[in-house]
Amino acid sequence: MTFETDLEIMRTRSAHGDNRLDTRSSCKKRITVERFAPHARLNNIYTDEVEVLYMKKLITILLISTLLTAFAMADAGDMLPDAIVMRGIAVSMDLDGDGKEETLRWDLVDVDEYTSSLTLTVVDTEGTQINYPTELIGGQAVYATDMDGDGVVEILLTGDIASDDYYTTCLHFVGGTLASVPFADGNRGDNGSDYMAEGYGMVMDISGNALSLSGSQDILGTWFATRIYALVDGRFDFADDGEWVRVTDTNESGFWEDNYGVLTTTTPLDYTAVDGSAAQLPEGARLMIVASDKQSYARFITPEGIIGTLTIAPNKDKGWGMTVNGIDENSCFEYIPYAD
Ligand SMILES: [Ca+2]
Ligand SMILES: [Ca+2]
Repeated sequence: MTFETDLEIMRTRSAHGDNRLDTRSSCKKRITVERFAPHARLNNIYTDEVEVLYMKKLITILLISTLLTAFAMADAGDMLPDAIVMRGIAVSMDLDGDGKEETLRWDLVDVDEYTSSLTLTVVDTEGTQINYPTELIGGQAVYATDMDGDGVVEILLTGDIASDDYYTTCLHFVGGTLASVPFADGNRGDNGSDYMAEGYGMVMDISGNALSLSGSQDILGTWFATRIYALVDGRFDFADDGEWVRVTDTNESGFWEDNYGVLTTTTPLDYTAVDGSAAQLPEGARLMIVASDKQSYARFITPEGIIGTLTIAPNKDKGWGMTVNGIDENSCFEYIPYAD
């Protein structure tokens, strides 16, 4: 049963179509388990074989999981391995630039029977302990590095506060207290104009004073989209061209066969080709949205390698969702995978 539960988690993690895991092969494995299970009850010899099969598949999944983590680390940029702070291991570093080292550490603290959240602890040079509890209950990680080279360390706390609602807080240890650095509003929904106490999304990369965050966005379905921020004058502002970019690999094996995020057109759909010319997708075409500004366009790719741009707009009449070429999105596609 543990085996099936692991697969269920894999499938859930793929629910936003970010497709870091192959949902098709997960489905296959579940079906195999269900097919073999009745034999296991009938015959002990079968039971042994099935156990070996389970173990083999479990080991395969663990290997795949390890490889995915390794690839994620490799993709995460050169800064992350140096900047990462491991859970439960105290790190000595001069956080405020006064020449004396403080101690930094984070742990998971139980919120209730099922949940634990990230709490950061700093011990100053006098031995005073400062705790910073958070609501980050999943996918937690901490990074500490002086991104902008001003002598004050940026302490980044990242994780999920609910289900796929990732946030990143940046803290400075100054004057004996921990203060948060504001972020430009990159939240799900309308493009914000104000600053937030935390950045929207999980840390994907740290490079100099630039920080990439990826969080759920609702653009013809809910998917993980990345933006780049830069730390300038004590706050994080957008430092890219305004485009929300999907974290995905459309060349991955099995990508198009059973991907939650693939859209299928229910009507011929006008689009703009890469060369700027007008073109049309036929009814029944499959596509994946890969980038958007959330306001006026959504770029897509098809299994045939067609790249194009749809004209979209927030659906003001309905109050949520999008229009495509002025038409409600539900009239354009079979099923649009929005998350709650
Ligand atoms: Ca210090
Ligand atoms: Ca700094």
